[in-house]
Amino acid sequence: MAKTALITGITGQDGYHLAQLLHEKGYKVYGIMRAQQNPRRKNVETELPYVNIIEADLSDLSSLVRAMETAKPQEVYNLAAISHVGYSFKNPILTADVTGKGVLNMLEAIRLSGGEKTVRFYQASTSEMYGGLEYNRPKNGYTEESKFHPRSPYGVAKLYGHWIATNYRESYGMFVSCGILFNHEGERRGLEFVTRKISNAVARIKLGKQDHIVLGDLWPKRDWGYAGDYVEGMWRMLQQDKPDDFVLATGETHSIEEFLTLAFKEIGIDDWKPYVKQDPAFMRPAEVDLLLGDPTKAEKVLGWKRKVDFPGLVKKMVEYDLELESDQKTS
Ligand code: NAP
Ligand code: F7E
Repeated sequence: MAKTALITGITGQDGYHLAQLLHEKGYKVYGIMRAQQNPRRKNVETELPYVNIIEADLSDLSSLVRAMETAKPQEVYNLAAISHVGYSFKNPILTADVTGKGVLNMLEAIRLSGGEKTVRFYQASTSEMYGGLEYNRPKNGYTEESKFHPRSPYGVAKLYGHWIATNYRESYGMFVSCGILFNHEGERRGLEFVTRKISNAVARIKLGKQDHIVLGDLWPKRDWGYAGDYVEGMWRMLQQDKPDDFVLATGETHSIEEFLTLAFKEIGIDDWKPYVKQDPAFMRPAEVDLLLGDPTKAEKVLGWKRKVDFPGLVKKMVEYDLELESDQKTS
C-alpha cells in the first residue's frame, strides 16, 4: 500500500524537492502551510499539484493535531522553521517559538493523535548548531559526535529542537531521526540567502537589469551542497530499521568569494570586485566562520552521497536564474 507523508514547510526550498521525491516514490503527500494570504500558495498549487495542502501553523498545537488526524501519515518531515540566520537576530523570540518550540508542538501533535508508536519523524537539524569557531573545528569536519556551540538565535532554537527530538526518541521510543544538514542550495533557494542572492544578481547583471550587488562579509566559508541531493538523505533516514542522527555534507568548504568567482565566470566576467559592494546591514552580530561536515556515517549507513559538486551547483543556479530573468518570470 502507498505510504502517506506529512511535510511541514511545504512552501520552502526543501519542501519543494522532498514533495517531488516522495511523489515519485508513490507516496500520498500532505503539506502544512501558513495559509492566510501566503504568496507561495499558488506555486505549490501549480508546481506540486499532487500535494494536499493543510492549513496549519507550527506555533499552533491544535492545528498540528488536526493536521495529523487529517493526513494520518506514516512519516512526518518537520522542515518548517524561521530559517534565516540574519532574521533570527532581529526576531529572536519568534524564532524560539517556531524553530525551537515548534518542534515540540509537532512531536506532541504526533503523540496526542495516537502516532507515538507508528509515525516516523524527521527533524531538520543544522550545521549552525556547531558554530564554526576555530577552537571547535575537527580537522576532518564536524560529525554526529562533535560539540555544539550555536552562534545565533536560530542556531540556539535549532539546538533545542534537536535535543527535544532526541529526548522524545529516548523517553517514548519514538522513531525520531535528526538530519544535521550542512548548507544546501539550488534553484529553489530563497532570494534572501547568499548563494541565490548572488546567482540571481549575476543573471540580472548579465541581462543589464542591475549593475552591482550589495553583500555583507565575504570571508565566511560554508560546506555547500545541492538541495535535491539532500532530500534523498532525509528519506533514507526514515527507511532505516532504527532511528539515528546523520550529518549530510559534501566534505568541502568554500568562501563566499569563491562562490562569487565561479558565478561571475559563468557570465564571462573574471574580476567580480567592481560589481560587489559591502554593507554592514548584511553582517551579523556573531558570525559562523567556517563550516565543514564529515558525511562518513551517512555514506556508510545510508549509502548516501552528494552528486552535485561545488562548480556544478554554482552553474546550475546561475543558468536557472539567467532563464528565469530572461523570461521575466517571478520566483
Ligand atoms: P525555507 O526555504 O526557509 O523554508 C522554511 C519553511 O518553513 C517555509 O515553507 C515556511 O513557510 C515555513 N514556516 C515558517 N514559519 C512557519 C510556521 N510558523 N508554521 C508553519 N510553517 C512555517 O527553508 P529550507 O531551506 O527549505 O530548509 C528546510 C528546513 O531545514 C528548515 O527547518 C531549515 O532551518 C533547515 N535547514 C536548512 C538548511 C539549508 O541549507 N537549506 C540546512 C540545515 C537545516 P511560509 O511560506 O509560511 O513562510
Ligand atoms: O549566509 C554571509 C553570511 O544566509 C551564508 C540557512 O539555510 O544554512 C543557511 O544559513 C553566509 C553567512 O546562510 C550576505 O553572513 C554575506 O556567513 O546564505 P546564508 P547561512 O547563514 O549559512 C544553514 C545551514 C541553515 O541551517 C540556515 O537555515 O553568507 N553573507 N553577505 C550573507 N548572507 C546573506 N543571507 N545575505 C548577504 O547579503
